[in-house]
Amino acid sequence: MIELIQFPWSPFCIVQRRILEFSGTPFQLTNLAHTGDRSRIWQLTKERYYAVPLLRDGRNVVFETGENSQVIAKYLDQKLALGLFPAAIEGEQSILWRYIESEIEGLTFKLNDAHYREFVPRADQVSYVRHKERKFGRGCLADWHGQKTEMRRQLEARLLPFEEMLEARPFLLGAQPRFVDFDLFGMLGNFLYSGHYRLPTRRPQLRKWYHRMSGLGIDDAK
Ligand SMILES: N[C@@H](CCC(=O)N[C@@H](CS)C(=O)NCC(=O)O)C(=O)O
Repeated sequence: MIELIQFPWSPFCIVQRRILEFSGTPFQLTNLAHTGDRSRIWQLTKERYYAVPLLRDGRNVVFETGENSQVIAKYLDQKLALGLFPAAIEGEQSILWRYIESEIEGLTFKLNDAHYREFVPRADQVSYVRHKERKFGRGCLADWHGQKTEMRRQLEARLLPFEEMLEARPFLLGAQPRFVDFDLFGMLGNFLYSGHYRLPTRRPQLRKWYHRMSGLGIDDAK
C-alpha cells in the first residue's frame, strides 16, 4: 500500500494527501513523531533527502528533486491515471504552481506558524523555533504574530487572480480539477490549519471552490 509520510499541517503534505484521497486508492498516512527527527526519511532515501512529504510505494521511494519539481504529484498522477498534468497545459500549470508555492505559501505558512504553540507538541517546540529562527531570524514567529493583519490583507490581494479564474469556471483551469487546484488547496489548508482564520469573505468563488475541493473524488470530476 502507498504510504505518505507527513506532518498534518504542512502545506506540501496536504497537497499530496488530498490527491491521494481524491484518487480513492487506499493509502497509509504516517505522521513523523518529532519535527526535528528526519532519520526515517534519511534512511528511506538512502541519505539523499530529509524533508516531507515523502511517498513510499513498495520499493519506490518518491521525493522532490528541486524547489519547483512536482515529482510526487506526477508519480501519483501517472500511477493512478488522475489527469492532473495534461501536456497541453503544462506551461500554464508550471507558472501557476510557482506563484502558489511562493507568493501564496510565503504568507500562509507564516500566518499558521504564528500559532505554532497550539499544534506543535510541546517537547518539539524548541527545535521548531530553532529551525524557523535559523532560516528567518530571531523572533520571527512573534513578528509573524504581530504582522497577521497586514499579511491577511496581502493574502486577500494575492488570491484575487484565483477568484477571477473561478468566476469563469469551476476549477482554476477549466471544467476539471488539475494539479494547481490541489496545490492551492494545500497552501490554503495550511493557512486554515490553526483554526484562527477563515478564507476572505471577499473571495466568495474561492470559498465555494475550497469547500468543493475538500471532498472531491475522482468520480465527481469526470
Ligand atoms: N518543494 C518541496 C518543499 C517541501 C518542504 O519544504 N517541506 C518542509 C515541511 S512543509 C520540510 O520538511 N522542510 C525541511 C525541514 O523542515 O527541515 C515540496 O513540494 O515537497
